Amino acid sequence: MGLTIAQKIIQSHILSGDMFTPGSEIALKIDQTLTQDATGTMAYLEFEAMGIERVKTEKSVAYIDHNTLQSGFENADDHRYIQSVAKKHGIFFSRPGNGICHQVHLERYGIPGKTLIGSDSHTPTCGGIGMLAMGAGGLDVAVAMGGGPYYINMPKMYKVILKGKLRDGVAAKDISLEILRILSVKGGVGAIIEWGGEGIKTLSVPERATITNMGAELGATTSIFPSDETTREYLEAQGRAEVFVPLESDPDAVYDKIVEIDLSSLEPLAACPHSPDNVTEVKNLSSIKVDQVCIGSCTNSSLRDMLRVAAILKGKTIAPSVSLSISPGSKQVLMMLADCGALSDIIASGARILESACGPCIGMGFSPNSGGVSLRTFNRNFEGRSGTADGQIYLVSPETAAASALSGYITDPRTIGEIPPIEMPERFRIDDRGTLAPADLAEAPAVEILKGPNIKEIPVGEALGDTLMAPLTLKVGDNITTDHIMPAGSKILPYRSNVPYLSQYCFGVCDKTFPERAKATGKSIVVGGINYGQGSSREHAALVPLYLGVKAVVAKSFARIHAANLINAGILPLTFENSDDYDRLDQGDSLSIRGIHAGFENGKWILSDETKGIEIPLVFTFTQRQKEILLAGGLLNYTKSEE
Ligand code: MIC
Ligand code: SF4
Repeated sequence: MGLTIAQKIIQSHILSGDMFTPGSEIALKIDQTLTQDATGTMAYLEFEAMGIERVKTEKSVAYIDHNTLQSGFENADDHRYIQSVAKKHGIFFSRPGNGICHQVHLERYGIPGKTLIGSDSHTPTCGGIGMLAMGAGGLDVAVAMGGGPYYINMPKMYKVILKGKLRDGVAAKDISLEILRILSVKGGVGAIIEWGGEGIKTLSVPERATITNMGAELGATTSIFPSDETTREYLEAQGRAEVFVPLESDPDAVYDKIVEIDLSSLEPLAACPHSPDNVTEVKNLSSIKVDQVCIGSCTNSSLRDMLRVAAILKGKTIAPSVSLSISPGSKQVLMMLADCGALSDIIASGARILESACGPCIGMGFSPNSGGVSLRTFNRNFEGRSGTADGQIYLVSPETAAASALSGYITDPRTIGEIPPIEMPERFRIDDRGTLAPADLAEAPAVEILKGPNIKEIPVGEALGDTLMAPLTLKVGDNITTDHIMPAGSKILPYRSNVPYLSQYCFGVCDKTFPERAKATGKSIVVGGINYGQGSSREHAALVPLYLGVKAVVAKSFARIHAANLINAGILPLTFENSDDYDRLDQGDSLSIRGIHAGFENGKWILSDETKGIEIPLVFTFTQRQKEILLAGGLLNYTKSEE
């Protein structure tokens, strides 16, 4: 039987497990890691707790791109901490201003055929050059930096076959939105999505990276393109031709699902509030007035995207009602825009230039006006994520965003006339001074770790008892995101290394009274619906509930990274055997689960609702390793006990 691209990379990196049994646990050797600053402080505190002197990966990079607003000492302190840890332990440090982790990693460090995990859910961006790149919790990244394997359940293989060619005004972002419309935000769970077909030849690397980036919104383990002539040309233009290797699937590779998209029939699309899969044609939205437009984020901030935007804005002025922000994805993109004059065209149109960082995408400034309509080229439009609780966020392509900024209404870019052609350079401007190399082995011991007062202890779980009795302190619905569980934004993000402070905001989007209630009861069980924990990889969505005494989460189903984070934190994730039983439970019920240890034998438990006198069967398939982690009270305890 032939192999898919992902199976080939897995085959060359598998350390244990059976890659031909989807769903079973496999261990992978990890070649590269990345962290960003919002998850990085925690990941490096965990790395330090493991007591390893030097990273064992081929390349590990610590990026500063999320918490770049410094309205107090907190973020600056955390950055200094990450810089010092990186220097001491053999990690490259990408300074603030150097760019968004995924954009910079694609440009400068990603390698086809290698494995990468990152403490950020959009790590699959590097799948655009044929890398097996996955988002993970900070603790999993810390373990990988220490040379340990990364465990996943062997994914199913899906293939999307592209035919034809995009028409002018239709963009890679529209392909991402189309596949979200077809598969939904849970359609990729448990799968790796390979992109192929004749149509991919028409897509450049940055366009491919837009698509692999937004595979995160499908819940997919990762997404991947072949490494072909287009990849080689891109790497050569980045001065990295030597890392190119060709990679494609075998003609007789077998897929669990195949989807076909005809590029030539695609239209500009938009994801409407408040979910990336709430997709419709842009032309259906033309009566909606726009207050704000934000162009950038790891999805759409490449030089190509920015040049397209500059070409649309050139010589024109944005509508008086619109506030337009532009965040070029990296120092390289920003410098090249400046060099060719496109930056002037953008500024002249009335746009506000933000630094090369995540910015508005994570609510770091640029929150829309109350009830405001904001068009964003980003990847997530979850409720409240923009920082304005009633903001109406639409996700669109850079072309749609720029056209709408000019007209003041949601505008199909094909209606504003032909977009002037752009010219991509043969060689990118290469200047790696934004990344600092770590100290060498001789210097490293003398490097001092700098910790500010914002850095508090990491909560550590306790060994799992055999009986759990706790009230149901919170019942939530389907598709709860980690942004619901642990919101971000400029007011809260500076406290990512301060779990006690963060805990006041836990589940704030769903129920502001939860933290107090959970603290008062000491122990609690949370109940959720389908795809619980989708979205961001932030392990804070497990660590903060742990701090507040959450012992178990019972849901209809879980998103991959969040389930792993719960287990790593020592919180028991269990699913309903019959989804309808969800309706029988109410907030405030007294619950108990007995015989937890014996339940691990057959993967079955009984949840007793003492208030109602009913019994509900629960199930979950834990691997031997996951059982041991839970029994030890989380991955940190487990790793220590292994030493
Ligand atoms: C996001 O897009 O939600 C983030 C912020 O990049 C997160 C990571 C985090 O919460 O720090 C992600 O995607 O994993
Ligand atoms: Fe940053 Fe937004 Fe990308 Fe997350 S999705 S890494 S916040 S740009």
